Amino acid sequence: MESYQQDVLDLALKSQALKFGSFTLKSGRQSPYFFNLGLFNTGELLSTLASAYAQAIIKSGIEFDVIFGPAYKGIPLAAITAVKLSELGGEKWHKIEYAFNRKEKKDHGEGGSIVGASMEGKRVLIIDDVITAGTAIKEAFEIIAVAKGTTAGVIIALDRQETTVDSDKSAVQVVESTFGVPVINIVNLDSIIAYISDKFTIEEMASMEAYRSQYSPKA
Ligand code: OMP
Repeated sequence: MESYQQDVLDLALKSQALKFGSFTLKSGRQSPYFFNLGLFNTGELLSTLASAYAQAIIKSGIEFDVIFGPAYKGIPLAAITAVKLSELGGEKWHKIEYAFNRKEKKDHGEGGSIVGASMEGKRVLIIDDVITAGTAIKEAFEIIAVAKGTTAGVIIALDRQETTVDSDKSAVQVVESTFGVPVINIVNLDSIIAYISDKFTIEEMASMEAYRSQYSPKA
């Protein structure tokens, strides 16, 4: 495991962004854990998170011009990661642009629903928090297509390694094959379990394993 992955997991536990218990997910699934990236809510936590996103992006080799954060949670992620790419990366990262969408379309002032860089004719990297069943992320592809950009890939903090709601394939696999782009992450469920298994109680470990076997891809 890379040190940036360990840093994020350590701080996720410390800030309680990563919690164990019983949580109802967007997909309706009942999960024994939840990762709330909104709890990375201090400058220090955001700086570590941004470094991890930036290092995972640089390591991936994905080529892109604009980093796009879908509203609302993606907005600060796009901004902090653009800053960190410029600080940590070499010269080619200095001019990476960033953009986000408004949820409400504005009909006065500069108008439009995209704020920041234009995505027209550019390669775009989507940045988001978590993929579970892969429903939320699809909207970002549509926004980029409407803005006449080309999606080059997706980076998320956590891949929960679960199936979509209507297949036995993983959500990440389905997004990759549907849109023909790579989906990369800082951490996934396997790395969470491997890194912190010694901190789980026997009951917690059993419910993590039961959940994993229920929703992990069969294909
Ligand atoms: P899917 O649309 O099922 O992929 O769910 C992804 C979204 O669920 C994320 O963008 C989050 O808003 C939310 N989520 C988390 O933030 N953390 C989790 O651990 C699980 C979920 C979730 O509801 O599945």
